[in-house]
Amino acid sequence: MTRPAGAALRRLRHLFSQLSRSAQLAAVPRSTASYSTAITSAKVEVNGVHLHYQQTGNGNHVVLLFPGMLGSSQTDFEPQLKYMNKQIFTVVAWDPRGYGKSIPPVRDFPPDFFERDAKDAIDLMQALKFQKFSLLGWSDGGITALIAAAKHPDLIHKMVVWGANANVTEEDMKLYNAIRDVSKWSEKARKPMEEMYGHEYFSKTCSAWVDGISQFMHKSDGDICQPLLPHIKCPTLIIHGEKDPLIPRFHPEYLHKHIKGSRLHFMPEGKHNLHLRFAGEFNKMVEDFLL
Ligand code: TYC
Repeated sequence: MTRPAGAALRRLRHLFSQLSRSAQLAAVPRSTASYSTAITSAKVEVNGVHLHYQQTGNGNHVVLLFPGMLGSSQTDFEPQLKYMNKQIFTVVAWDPRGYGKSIPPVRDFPPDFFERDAKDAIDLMQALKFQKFSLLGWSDGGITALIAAAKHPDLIHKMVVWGANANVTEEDMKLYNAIRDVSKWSEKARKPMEEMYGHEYFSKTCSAWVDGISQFMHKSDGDICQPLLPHIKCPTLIIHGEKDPLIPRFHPEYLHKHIKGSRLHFMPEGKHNLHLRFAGEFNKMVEDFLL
């Protein structure tokens, strides 16, 4: 059945607006603390590349934030870096290789790109001399966090993932292909990406990402990291926005079923970028879970 053109267009616009990284910071209470709230930015050499990260806070509980596809610490985590409790947490947000300010190298998508990111993330934390830490992963960053936690259970304290999926289905493939052409993205979603990357790098990398994620369709059950889930040992919170048009509900339900002892929390009004749109509520829920 073909949809009427107007409805299809509206649906596409709705999808693209989900990739918007703009946060509504006014809704988040400001900290009145007297300790340092500075956010520092640095690069460190890990596995032959110079990985960029931002860091803030003086707390004993170290948290690593993983951005989504084409994402970075700057585009994806402003309200977390600004407003998570800096006395309790030390927050590190990293740019995976080829994303954000971790360029060069140019981003590529070999079949093991999630594993490569997971190894880079763990090795970055070792380079920064953090012994044990928690993970917060959004979307593709959630997949990377799941893999890192499964492969290094001894290093990970707790984990929160949202907008993540452990496999790729036909339904997902349709959604991926719909976002390939960045000229069709909404202005709001496209702007921070074009500012970060310039039009050409952004459009090429988005198309390369769609090819990269499509590789999993050739694997049995579209597997990305399904067999690894039982190896996750840390307390895990899975958050799902009930209005997320990019991630069908069966994905968080699958994660919940296969990660032992995990908790699944639904945000009724949440869409894909729920940590930006509802930053205050998100930060509080995550902090309560991590404590
Ligand atoms: N995984 C993507 C991210 O990291 C988001 C996304 C999900 C894009 C599903 C398209 O069909 C899609 N932000």
